[in-house]
Amino acid sequence: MQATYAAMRQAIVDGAPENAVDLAKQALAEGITPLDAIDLGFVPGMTEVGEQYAQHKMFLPDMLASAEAMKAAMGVLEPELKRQGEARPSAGTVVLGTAKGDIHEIGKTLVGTLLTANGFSVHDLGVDVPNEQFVAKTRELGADVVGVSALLTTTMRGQRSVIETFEREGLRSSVCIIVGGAPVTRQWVDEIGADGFAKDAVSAVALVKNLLEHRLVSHR
Ligand code: B1M
Repeated sequence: MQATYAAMRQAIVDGAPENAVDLAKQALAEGITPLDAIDLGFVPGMTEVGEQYAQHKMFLPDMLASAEAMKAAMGVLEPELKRQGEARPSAGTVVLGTAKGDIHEIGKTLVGTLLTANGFSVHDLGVDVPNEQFVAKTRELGADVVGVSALLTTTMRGQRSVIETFEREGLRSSVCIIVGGAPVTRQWVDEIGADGFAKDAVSAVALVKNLLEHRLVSHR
């Protein structure tokens, strides 16, 4: 199993989508759960790519190739994850997207997949999402939670501005707004007045469950 994880990590570092797909299929056949394949196999590859990029040992095209390999692997693993949530009644509606100016999508998509797998109806607006689109979709669906992802220290500011837009539109009190992404800290969450943040996709599910449970209790 360790050898499979090591090969997965290397497929991402090499930016090898076909290899990544084969390894994802092999993992499922070996009985590795999709979440373990992601967390213990493929994500460590992305972490290494980020480190090598920061040290100028890898460059933008390499990072892009690695992202393609990661997306190819997710194409095999995500349907498996989502299947778990399909039969359940909706546990709540979540509108999700990456902040304006930011095109990082892998982590945000994984958060959406795990929420879906846990019975939430997720509407993923994609990347580089204008504030107004978060508001419009929330209104249209009567969403319970809005999730704003940001991977860049510059686009993190967009999370604050999404909250400000909801305030201006008079919608802030009717929805929980959560934020996440590698640079996001507890201090930032407190500073911008978000309802919570999660370091990874598994804790994002726990956070959303917790927020909605508390909201139900306080509305009883
Ligand atoms: Co970019 N990039 N990138 N990049 N990239 C980072 C983020 C960086 C840390 C790399 C580095 O320097 N070490 C750095 C940011 C530095 C900073 O601001 N502090 C960086 C940079 C600089 C850039 C560019 C500016 C480079 C350039 O053009 N010169 C550029 C910006 C483009 C833009 O957005 N406008 C850029 C571009 C790209 C690619 C397009 C090549 C590609 C993205 C492709 C894609 O998504 N389709 C890319 C990639 C792949 C990365 C790294 C290597 C990997 C990101 C990733 O997918 N991780 C990244 C380095 C790193 O993070 N180690 C890097 C795997 C993913 C599963 O984890 O996204 O962290 P993550 O998501 C996690 C958690 O954060 C959390 O849960 C997820 C799952 O566990 N989470 C949430 C995420 N969103 C959440 C939302 C929630 C809750 C939890 O609630 C709403």
